[in-house]
Order: sequence, then structure tokens, then C-alpha cells
Amino acid sequence: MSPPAAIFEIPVASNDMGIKKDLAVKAAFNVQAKTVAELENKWEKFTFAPIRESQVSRAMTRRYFNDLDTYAESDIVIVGAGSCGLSAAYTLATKRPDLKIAIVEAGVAPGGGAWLGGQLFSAMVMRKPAELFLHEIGVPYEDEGDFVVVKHAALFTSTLLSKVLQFPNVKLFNATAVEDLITRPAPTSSDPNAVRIAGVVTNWTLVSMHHDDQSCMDPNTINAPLVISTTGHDGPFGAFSVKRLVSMQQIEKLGGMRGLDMRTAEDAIVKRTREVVPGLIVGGMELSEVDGANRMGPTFGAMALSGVKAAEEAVGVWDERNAQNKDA
Ligand code: AHZ
Repeated sequence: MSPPAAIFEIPVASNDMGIKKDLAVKAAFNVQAKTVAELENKWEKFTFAPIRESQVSRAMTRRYFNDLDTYAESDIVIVGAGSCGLSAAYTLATKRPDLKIAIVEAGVAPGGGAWLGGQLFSAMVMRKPAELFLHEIGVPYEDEGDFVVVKHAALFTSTLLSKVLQFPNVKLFNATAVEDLITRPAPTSSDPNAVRIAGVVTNWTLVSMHHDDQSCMDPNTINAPLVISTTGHDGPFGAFSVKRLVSMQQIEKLGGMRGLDMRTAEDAIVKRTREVVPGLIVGGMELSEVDGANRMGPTFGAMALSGVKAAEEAVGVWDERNAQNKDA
């Protein structure tokens, strides 16, 4: 988090309140320490730079509303910031700094099920060749032959998250649920009911959770020609986009996630990560609900590489559609 510029900038509204002089004096004191170490043994004299509550409010809201404005038209929306969604975001933002990428995550804490390994144990197992993704993001591991072990799942997730959040072309909207999909008639289909996905419909998650006991609380929207959905397997919020595809009659029914088989599950998820209907790429465990694929339980290689493949698919679809638009 960068220091609020307002510490060194006098807010116009405050000039008549005598704060300007005060700020200058205290800021001067504080900048004398250039490192944290230089603060040592100075705690008696220590004070924070002054602040007014409205400066904090404005520092947050100005940025958030600016982001809402900027990302109302996104290039790609990623729904769900679990291990698959974050891997997709990292890969996409690395490959294509020119694209505006919004991540919408229902939870307050991004990371989905990747803060712990299986049965709430700490270590995270990844089968090879998923260690290549760990090299890419700089996460150390122990090599056990055919698989590797990261000493704590939180090390993987926090490292990946910190990298994703630093990209200038990525914005994470957490505590925000995708409540619906924006659709348009699919131009190339002979089926008059066929649609392409053209963005997402959002609401604060806490609002989404109260549609049953409050009067109508309408949502907000993000337009995007391409959505990557990685909302995990079925659950209160999970498998969101693909369940909506069924209720919109865009796919007939879900295959339903099958029992645990690590041997087949991981290959299946990575290989089948794809554009399921025009404009909607599905990856991670959400895909197991579409295809009736097995679950893999506490091995995370497929989530990382499904994210990598979802990003690759997205770039392919994006470039192909742009080329078509230029031709048209
Ligand atoms: O909060 C959800 C989580 O962080 C978020 N999400 C779900 N529905 C949403 C919605 N709007 C916005 N409508 C939503 N966000 O999506 C994230 C999904 O993360 P996850 O970790 O559950 O999914 P994943 O596919 O990235 O990883 C799955 C991890 C599992 S489960 C499993 C098994 O049971 O076999 N094995 C693995 C590896």
C-alpha cells in the first residue's frame, strides 16, 4: 500500500482550519527517519504524521470509484480468486499488459480453498510439471520425485496474490459476488436462443446473501467480451456460471462432479479448460461440474495449470475476435 499522498498534500477544504502548518511541521519530523531501523530508540518522541478522518475516506473512495468507472468496461473478467482464478490472472496479466483485467471475488479473503492443504493441514502438494508454475512465481518447494510440496499452502496463495495485485492492469473487487451473466444474442449460431456472454452482473456479497429477506436490491454490471469463470465446485456460491448456463438453457445439464480420483482428475481438468459457450471460459473445479470429471482432493497442480491454460485460451479467443473485427 503506497503512503496516502494526502499526508504531504494539504486538502483544500482543510486550509482554513489551521492544519496546513501543523502538517508541514510534523511531516518534517517524520521524514527524518529514512528506514524502520532509524526509528529505533526514538519511540518517546515518536508521533504519526497528522491526518483528518475525511482524508482516509477520500483516499479509499476516490480510488474505488475510479476503479469502478475504469473497469465498468473491462477486457476480461475473472470470476473467483481461488488457486485457478489467481493463476489465470497472473498468466494473463504477464502475457498481456495491454488488457484490462477485473477479478470479482465473492469472499472478503481472496484465495478460495488454497490457504491450507487437505483436511486443514498446512502443506500443499503439486504434481509435476506444475512445479514450473512455482518457479515462475518464485515459491520454494521440496522435491519428492513425481510431486513437490510447498511447506504451507498460504505461502503459495499469498505469493501469487501479491504478484497479481501488483499488476497495473488488474483490479480485484473482493467481497463482491457475480449474481448473473450479461448476455447478447450469439451472432454466428443458428439457434435463436443461443447467447454469447458479454460481462457480469455484480453485487456486494453481503447484499447477495440477503435477497431472500430484503426487498429488491438491484445489482451493478461490468461489460467484458470475455469472462473466465473459476468459481470452484458446487456449493453456496460455487459453480456459479455453469449453473446459470443451465438455467439459461445454454447447456442442457451439468455432468456433476464425480468421486475422488487423483490419477484422472487433474489431467481432465487441465485438458478440458476451454470456452464452454461463446465468451465464457471455464477452468478449475467449476469445470468438473460441467464435464462430470472426478475431483482430485488436496493436489493443486491442476488448479494452477488450468489457470495457465484458461489465460492462454483467453488470449487466443481475444486475438481471433479482434482479427475478425478488423476484417469485418
Ligand atoms: O469465493 C469463491 C472462491 O474464492 C469464488 N466464487 C464462487 N462463486 C462466486 C461468485 N462470484 C464471485 N458467484 C465467486 N466469486 O470463487 C473462488 C473459487 O475458488 P476455489 O478454490 O473453490 O476453486 P478452484 O477451482 O480455484 O480450486 C478448487 C480447489 C480444489 S477443490 C478440490 C476437491 O474437492 O477435489 N480439489 C481442489 C484442488
